[in-house]
Amino acid sequence: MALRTGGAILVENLVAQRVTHAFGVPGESYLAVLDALHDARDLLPFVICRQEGGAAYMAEAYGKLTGRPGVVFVTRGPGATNAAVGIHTAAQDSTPLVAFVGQVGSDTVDREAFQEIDYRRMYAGVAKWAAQIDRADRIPEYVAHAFRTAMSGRPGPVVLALPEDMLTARADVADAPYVEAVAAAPARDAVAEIERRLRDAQRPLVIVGGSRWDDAARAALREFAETSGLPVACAFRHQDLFDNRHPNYAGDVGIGINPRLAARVRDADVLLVIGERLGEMTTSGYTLLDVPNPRQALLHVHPGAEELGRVYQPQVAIAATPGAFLAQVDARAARPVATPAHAGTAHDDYEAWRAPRPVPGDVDLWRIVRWLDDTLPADAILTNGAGNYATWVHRVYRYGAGRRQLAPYSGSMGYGVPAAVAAKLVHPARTVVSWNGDGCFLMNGQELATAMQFGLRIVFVVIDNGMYGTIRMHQEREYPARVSGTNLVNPDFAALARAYGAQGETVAATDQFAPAFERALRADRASLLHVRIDPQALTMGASLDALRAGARAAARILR
Ligand SMILES: Cc1ncc(C[n+]2csc(CCOP(=O)(O)OP(=O)(O)O)c2C)c(N)n1
Ligand SMILES: [Mg+2]
Repeated sequence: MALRTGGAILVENLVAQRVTHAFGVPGESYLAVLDALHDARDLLPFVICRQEGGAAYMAEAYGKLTGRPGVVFVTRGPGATNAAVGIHTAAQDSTPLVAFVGQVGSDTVDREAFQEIDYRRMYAGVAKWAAQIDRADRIPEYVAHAFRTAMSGRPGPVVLALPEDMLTARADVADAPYVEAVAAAPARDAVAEIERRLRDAQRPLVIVGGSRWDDAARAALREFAETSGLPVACAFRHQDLFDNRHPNYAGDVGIGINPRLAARVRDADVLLVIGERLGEMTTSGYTLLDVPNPRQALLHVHPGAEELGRVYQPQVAIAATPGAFLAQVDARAARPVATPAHAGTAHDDYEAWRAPRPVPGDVDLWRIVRWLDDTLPADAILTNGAGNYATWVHRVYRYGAGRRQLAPYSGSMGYGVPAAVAAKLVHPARTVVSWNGDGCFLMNGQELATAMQFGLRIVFVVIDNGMYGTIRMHQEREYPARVSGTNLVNPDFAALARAYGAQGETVAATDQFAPAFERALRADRASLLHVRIDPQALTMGASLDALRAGARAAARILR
C-alpha cells in the first residue's frame, strides 16, 4: 500500500493534468500542499504572488493562453475573498480556472472558526462548480471532474475547498488520468442550413469571440473567411482571433465601436456568430440586436448549449466548439452569391477608424501605439486591464496572426500586470508588453515584485493621466465640472519600478517613447515606462474640456 497525504495526492494529480505552473499566496491552512509542492518543484513550479487577486488573474491569463485550467492556491477567508476578482473574471471571460481554497478542519467546521467561510455558498453564483473535498481518497475524482468542468461546454472557474485535516490524512488511491475538454460537434444538417443562409445573404457578417479557440481553429477561420469572402469582426477583447491586417477584417465589436461597424452589425441580414456569447459589451448594451428576436437572422455557434437563445433567439443554433464547426462548414457553399466587395469595404472602414487624430499635449498615444504596431514582433503578447488608456491599443494596434491579446472581457481593472507575468512564464521567448493606466497599475502593481523574483523581462507601460479617467469621462458627460472621486495623486512610477529592482524611465514627449521602449526591450530585467499624458487627452476623440462643454450645451438645450 502506498499511503500518501492529501496534499501529495492533490499535487500529484495536478502533475497528472500536466499543469505547468501553479499560482498563489501561501496560508497555514494548506501547509501539506506546500510541502508536496516542495517535492514537485521541478515539475510544477509554484509562482508565489503578493496578493491573491494578482495570483487569480495570473491563473486566469494562463487559462486564456493555454486553454487548460489555470491553477491558483489561496488560503481561507481573506485569501478566498482577495482571489474573487480573478474568479469572477474567469466566469465572465469563459476561461478555465481551478481555484483551491484552504478550509478549516472538520473538527471545527460550522463554528465560524478562524477565517471560515462556506465556499460552496460564497462562490455558488460565480463559479461553474464550487465544492469541498472531504476525503483524501476522493481527491483524484474531484480534480479530474474540476478540470473537465472548467474546460468543457462554456469554460469557467471551479472552486475546490480543502479542509486542513483532509490534506494531512493519508490514503491509498490511484491518480486520475489526464482529461480533455468534452468535444462538442455540430450536426451536418444544421451546418448545411448555415451554409444556405450565408449563400443567400445580402449583407452578412461573421462575429467571433469567446474561448475554446486554438491555433487550428484560428487557421480554419482564416481559410473560411478567404474562401467564403465574408467579413469577420472580433468581439470585445477577442481581437486576436483573426488577423487584423487581413483584408476581410472588419474591426472589433466592443466598447467605443466604430459607428460604421455598429451600422454593419445592425443592418446585417445574416449574422454568423462563432464562439461569442453576445454579452453586453459586444452588443453595445444590448442595442445592436433586438431582444429576444433579432432583426438579423442569427446563426449562433457556441460550445455551451445553455448560451444559445439565452438573450437572442437564433434561427440556427449549434452547440459546438469553434474548431469543430469550422472543420465542418464548407466555405465554398457558404459564399454569398450577391456580395463580392462586401469584406473590402468593411476593412476600409476599419483602417479609416484607426487613422490618427489630433490629441492635446506632448504625448500622442495614437502615434505611440502605431509605432508599437509597426515594431512589435508577430508573436508579441499585449496585456491590459480596464480604462480609457486601453482604447488606444484596442483601436490602433493590430492583433491576431500570432499576436495575442490578454484583456478582461469582464472589464476588470488591475489585470495588465499579473496577466503579463503569467504570459512571460508560459512563453519566456516572446515579447510581453503590459499596458496599464495609472489607476489600473496600482491595483496589482505589487506583482512587479513577482516579475522580479522570477526574472521575467516584461515591459510594463503606465499611461498616467492623474485620474480614474474613464469615470471622469462619464462624470463630465453626466455632471459637467463636478469632479468627484476621480482625481489621483500618483507616485513617480519610474522610481517605484527602480525600487523593485526593475529598470524605470519617464516618457514626457511622443519622441521619447520609441528609444525608451527599445532600451526596455534590451534590458536584462523587467522595465517600466511611465508615460505622462495631458489630462486633456481623456478620450481618443474629445478632450476633457470638449466633453465638459458638450455636456453643458446639451444640458442647456434640455432646459
Ligand atoms: C476592479 C474595478 N474597479 C473599478 C472599476 C471601474 N472603473 C472602470 S475604468 C476605471 C478607471 C481606470 O483608471 P485608469 O487605469 O487610470 O485608466 P484611465 O481611464 O484613466 O485611462 C474605473 C475606476 C473597474 N472596471 N474595475
Ligand atoms: Mg488614469
